[in-house]
Amino acid sequence: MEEYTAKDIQVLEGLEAVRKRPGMYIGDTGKRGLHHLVFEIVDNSIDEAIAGYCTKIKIALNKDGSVSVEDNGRGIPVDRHASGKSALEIVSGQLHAGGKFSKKAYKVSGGLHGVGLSVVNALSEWMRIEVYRDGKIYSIEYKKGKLVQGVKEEGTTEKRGTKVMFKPDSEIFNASFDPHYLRERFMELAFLNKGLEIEFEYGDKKELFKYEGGIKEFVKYINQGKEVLHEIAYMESEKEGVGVEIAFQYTSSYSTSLYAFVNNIKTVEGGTHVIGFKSALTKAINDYIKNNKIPKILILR
Ligand code: 28F
Repeated sequence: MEEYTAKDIQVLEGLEAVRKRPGMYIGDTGKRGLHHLVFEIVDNSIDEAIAGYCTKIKIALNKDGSVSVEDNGRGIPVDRHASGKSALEIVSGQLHAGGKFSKKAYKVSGGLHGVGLSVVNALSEWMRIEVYRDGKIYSIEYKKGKLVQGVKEEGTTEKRGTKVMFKPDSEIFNASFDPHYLRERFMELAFLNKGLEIEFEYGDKKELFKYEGGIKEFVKYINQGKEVLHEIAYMESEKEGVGVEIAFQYTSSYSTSLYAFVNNIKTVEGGTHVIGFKSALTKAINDYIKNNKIPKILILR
């Protein structure tokens, strides 16, 4: 008899469930939920970048209210699975919760890779996905989460990657895109993933975010216009498979701006990572004072 353990659990459901209760999957159907759709798709590209295969992500807000997101990663696999369906069809057309698709392929990620795609599909008037892989172009199309065109080969290309185009369903969302809100997050993602190129096109604007210095440039951006007291301190390390990156710089300001992230997600309530940093910094400064015979209290001017 075959062993069946928790690791095999995989909930596959049709996408009707998502359309019935969107809030359960994206939180709400207002402004936040609408923008969440874009972030879900971009997250998949980010995962592909973290895996080391994608260097560029292009996002466009189109005139018809649709969104395009394209990356130059490996492209979602299109070969047929034992079930007769391709990974592309499964990842875009079925709801996943845990199991096979969730964690294996990716080290670090904000969301679960590919999981968001089907949710966005379900909540879109239409979705079209193009995959550029092995010199070929493949596509698949949906309307309100229903398949209207299965995986189809559409010619050749030099490109490699995945392009997802979708139009949020106006029957579900009562908000419209705010480019500035999207822009902020794309800029943040570019700071957090050094070297990654994020292009954002909206209206007649095209912006490019790419920071070779990563969070060091984030600190520079945050402190612009302030009186800085020293060069930006930057350090990076890894222990037991967990990477850490820190950048900081004192200014003459009385207030502290502290931003902490875990796997690209802002941790607004702090956490052990923030506490650990603060105590280590305090200890380092106290040790320095002690070792250099500097009085603990300095009265300046
Ligand atoms: C515009 C949005 O969604 N990019 C993505 C990949 C690449 C792979 C992948 C995605 C593997 C097993 C599911 C390719 N080759 N951009 C994107 N790029 N998903 S999504 O794999 C999906 C999983 O089934 C990929 C080898 N491994 C992974």
